[in-house]
Amino acid sequence: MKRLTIYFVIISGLCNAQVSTPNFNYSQNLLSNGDAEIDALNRKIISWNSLPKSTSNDYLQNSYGETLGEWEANCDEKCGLPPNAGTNYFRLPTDDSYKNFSLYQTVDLSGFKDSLEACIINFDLTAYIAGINCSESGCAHGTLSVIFKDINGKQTGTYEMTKDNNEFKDIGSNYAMHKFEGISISNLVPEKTNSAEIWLKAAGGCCDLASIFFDNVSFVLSKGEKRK
Ligand SMILES: [Ca+2]
Repeated sequence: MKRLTIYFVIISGLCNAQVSTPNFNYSQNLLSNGDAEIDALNRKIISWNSLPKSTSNDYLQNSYGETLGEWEANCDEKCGLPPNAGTNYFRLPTDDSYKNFSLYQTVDLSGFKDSLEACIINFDLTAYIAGINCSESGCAHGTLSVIFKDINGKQTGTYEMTKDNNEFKDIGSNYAMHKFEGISISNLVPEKTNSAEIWLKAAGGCCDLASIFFDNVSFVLSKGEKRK
């Protein structure tokens, strides 16, 4: 009975304003190809842009086990892979050629403009990230971020989380590779927001092994309280 009461309170507190939100879904991943599974063989990085612009030979989207020293094929979390890793992952090179390298994707949020005016909207940006444990300066670190923008392209808010070199974990003596770890950012979507840019960033680049890896990137919105 107690659980039912709490449930009722939560439901009744949500914003139920009548708003027009065509083609807009709450509680679903709004990113396309967040799991790196689309068309990895052709290395087109579907739905993601790179900065700087990459060539098709950069192996930005790679299959587990394909590159020597980067996990094993047909493995799972005991080899350091994220849960439900699928076949492929994102691979951001930071080396002598690239001191900074990013993949980014824009999510059009104009469809929930009326909702955002009426209600508080929460976001959850999550990803799995891996890199090489390194205590030297210049080793690569990774950042997950979101930049919200209004209809004129002006920033309405930015949130990010960085994983430093020395925070990455090795799997253990039986495996040479690193362990994917989940990271997440949760907060409120700023008012006047019209779009969101999701960025996967790598920075550093002391050597050829200084790559940053991502998989299972997700950006989900949920409706909160009615604005006062
Ligand atoms: Ca995947």
